[in-house]
Amino acid sequence: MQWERVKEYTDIIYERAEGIARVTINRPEVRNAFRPETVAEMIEAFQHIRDDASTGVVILRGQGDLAFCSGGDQRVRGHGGYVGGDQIPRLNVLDLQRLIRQLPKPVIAAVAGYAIGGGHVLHVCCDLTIAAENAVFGQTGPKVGSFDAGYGMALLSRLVGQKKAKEIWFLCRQYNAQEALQMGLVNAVVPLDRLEEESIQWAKEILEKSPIAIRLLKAAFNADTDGAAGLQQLAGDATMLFYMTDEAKEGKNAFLEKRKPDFGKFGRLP
Ligand code: 2NE
Repeated sequence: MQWERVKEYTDIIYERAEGIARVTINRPEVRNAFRPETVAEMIEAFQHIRDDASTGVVILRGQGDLAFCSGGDQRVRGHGGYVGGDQIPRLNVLDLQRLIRQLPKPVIAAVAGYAIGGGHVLHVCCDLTIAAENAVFGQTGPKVGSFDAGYGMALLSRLVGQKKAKEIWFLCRQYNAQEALQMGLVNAVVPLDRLEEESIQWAKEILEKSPIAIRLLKAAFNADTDGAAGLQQLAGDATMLFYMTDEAKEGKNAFLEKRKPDFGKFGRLP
């Protein structure tokens, strides 16, 4: 793959090739922990990916083999949130989680090493997870005075069941890749040196499929868990498709031509 850098960032690397976008959290010195600036850059990259018609699938990963992401950078955790250069305490990773969920394209987490704390929640929010054999999963919140009771609780419960999700949160244990596979937390486990190849293979298989079918399936999976926000996303997709029909265009054209719309010519399917 010839990865093309889409834009230069400080804390992340955003590349694309052959319909795949690759976003890498690039702070290996802190096991790819995120600070507000890291998250802001990821939000910008994911917004670009959403609008980029040439991209159909995203791979999210961490730099190096030691960690996918170790969550919020505890060195900049302040009073009420994580504090960046602008001195405003933020939990902007929650915005990123929603963006990943709402992205009309699948996001694959490629996990080598630790996916811990808020980094674990990030992989949970991704549509699929491929784990390297050295991957380690877990939540640390109650150990470090934090928690994610949003997607970090709700999606995890959906994936592994309530008893297991409570164990993960209450005991803050770490789980290896095989344990994660057994509990339905990841889709596949591969040797570390095959992680990239396998993730790209999964992405390519998705790219062969109908983009709108994949988009609507993702929206439907979300609608099942995301309440009115999930319904809004699915309904938005229905509106997008409806706008493409002659029936919808008749409504718009009639308004612009100041005439009564003629919807009678459109059949009613069973
Ligand atoms: C990730 C883990 C298990 C790795 O352990 P190990 O032994 O492989 O590495 P080590 O030595 O702990 O870490 C290497 C360097 O990275 C820093 C460490 O402090 C260390 O720095 P130096 O001593 O070399 O200077 N580092 C690692 N994780 C960091 C972090 N999150 N923030 C800042 N520096 C970090 C082990 O390092 C670990 O357990 N890390 C902490 C995991 C954690 O508790 N994350 C925060 C959870 S809360 C959260 O993410 C959150 C939320 O709950 C709600 C909203 C938003 C965020």
